[in-house]
Amino acid sequence: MGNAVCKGKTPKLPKKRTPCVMLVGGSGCGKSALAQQLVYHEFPTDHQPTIVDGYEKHFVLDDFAARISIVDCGGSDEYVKEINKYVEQASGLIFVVDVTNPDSLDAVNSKYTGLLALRPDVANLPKAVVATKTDSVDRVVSQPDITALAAHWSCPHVETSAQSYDDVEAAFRVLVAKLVPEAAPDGP
Ligand SMILES: Nc1nc2c(ncn2[C@@H]2O[C@H](COP(=O)(O)OP(=O)(O)O)[C@@H](O)[C@H]2O)c(=O)[nH]1
Ligand SMILES: [Mg+2]
Repeated sequence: MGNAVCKGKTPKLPKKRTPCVMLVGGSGCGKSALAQQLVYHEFPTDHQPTIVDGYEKHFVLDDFAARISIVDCGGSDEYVKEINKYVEQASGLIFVVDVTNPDSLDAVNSKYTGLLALRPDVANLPKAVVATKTDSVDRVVSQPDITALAAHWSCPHVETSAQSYDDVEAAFRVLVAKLVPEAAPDGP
């Protein structure tokens, strides 16, 4: 058995000036693993279905430090009501694609359509596409497929593995860099 403990907390609605990054993607695509590696440097080997979990992470950029809240949304549609409460608070979106599962491309597309229906201005929020599980020999979603999706949404894409920790922080940094101007400085 692996580490099946869910490390996230039920998120408080973020304070107005704390930018909130929402992790969006199908069930099992690796959202919680990315959040847990980023914040705790722990990799969950088991899939514990998430409803909605909250994390906070302090980022230091070139000349700015900021605290960012991260909302990890369960991929299953049965939790959609719980998750929708947090959509209003999102300042940026990370779409997570599992490169071992071709359905995960459809999943992010349909989740985005759902978000747009709830809150049309999510179209204007900073976004990133994060391809994860790149350590796996079972990769079936190619890099050009991911690049095409990111080009469609005019946003950057990052290739990661939560398991090996490759570029996990970079996956968040590409988005945080765009959110920092609205962040309150995280000083004493
Ligand atoms: N090989 C590999 N497996 C991963 C990676 N990230 C997550 N997983 C596995 O994929 C399963 C689902 O991950 P999880 O983060 O719970 O998915 P979520 O439903 O999107 O939150 C778990 O068994 C993880 O161990 C990764 O980078 N590489
Ligand atoms: Mg999860």
